[in-house]
Amino acid sequence: MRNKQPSLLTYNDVTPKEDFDNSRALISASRRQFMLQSSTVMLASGLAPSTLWAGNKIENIKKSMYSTKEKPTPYEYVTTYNNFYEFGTGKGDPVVNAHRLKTKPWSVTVEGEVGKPGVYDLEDILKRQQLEERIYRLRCVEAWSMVVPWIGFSLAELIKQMEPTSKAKYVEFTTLYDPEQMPGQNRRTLKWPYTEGLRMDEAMNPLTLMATGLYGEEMPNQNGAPLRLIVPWKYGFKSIKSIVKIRLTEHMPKTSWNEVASREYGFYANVNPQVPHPRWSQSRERIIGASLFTPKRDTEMFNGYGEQVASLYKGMSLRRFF
Ligand SMILES: Nc1nc2c(c(=O)[nH]1)N[C@H]1C(S)=C(S)[C@@H](COP(=O)(O)O)O[C@H]1N2
Ligand SMILES: [Mo]
Repeated sequence: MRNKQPSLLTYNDVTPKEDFDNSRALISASRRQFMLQSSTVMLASGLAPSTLWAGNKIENIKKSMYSTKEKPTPYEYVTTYNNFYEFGTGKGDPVVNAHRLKTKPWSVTVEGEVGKPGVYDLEDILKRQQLEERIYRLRCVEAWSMVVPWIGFSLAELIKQMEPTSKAKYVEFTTLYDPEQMPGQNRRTLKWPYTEGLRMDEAMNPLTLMATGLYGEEMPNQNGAPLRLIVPWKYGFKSIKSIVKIRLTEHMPKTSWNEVASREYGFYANVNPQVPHPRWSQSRERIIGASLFTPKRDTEMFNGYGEQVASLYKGMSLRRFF
């Protein structure tokens, strides 16, 4: 994960941070301003404005008790500064390229150690879930972070409905493989398709979210539509996007980043300011959307979620199992 300058926008140009009070009027006003300011860039890149005007509003969203009290990062940053290698390795690539992804209809294959394997329509999965808005920090291994009002449901609920067998010890997730829609897969930056995994108790933790949207709307493609994982106490690369398969397994699954560089990206990937990445420190983070003069923020153990998750790793060396 190289640190590249965003190619789409100069972030200083964007509207200053505004209060997010969940009011649609406010969000669209700031977006309108953003559209005006960035229209030249978009014309130059051939990007249709609709790419930035995300999908439909999501109804019946419950507020979550798990949200942080922090101010969310403005929508413009959340949806234009992305990591999604299937659409390019630059932070500005996904917003330009991800319109190629067709997210409806979408099916999810459920297999492995489950009583109810099968290919499920995402629409049918969603009918059975209570959607919540949860404001979580996303902390990238590249030492930046943002706070996002995600919309989603508990992975635990979905796993229970799959009826795990007694052998189910891990969960493996797989992103879509389709180089036609995901041109980044024509390059061997990672071994495709992207895969990730969690230990069963991590997957069942109530903080673990299957996200389908953000800022009250359906997930923009560049953020991993139509279904992605969010594990707020782990580095961003665990939060796999555009999931087409969930497999319950007895053995620890392989994960894409671990396969490409096992010294740098472990299976656990818990946010830990005391364990540096081999090439840089993890003790502080750059706040996406803040001004250039805003100091970096001290990174918290487990990204601030220690109270809820530290017990999962009792007796484990977090230096060895990074
Ligand atoms: N399929 C897939 N999922 C992915 C990635 C990716 O390249 N491909 N990048 C990961 C990384 S490194 C991060 S930091 C987050 C970024 O999520 P965001 O773009 O919504 O902020 O997505 C993660 N999920
Ligand atoms: Mo990341």
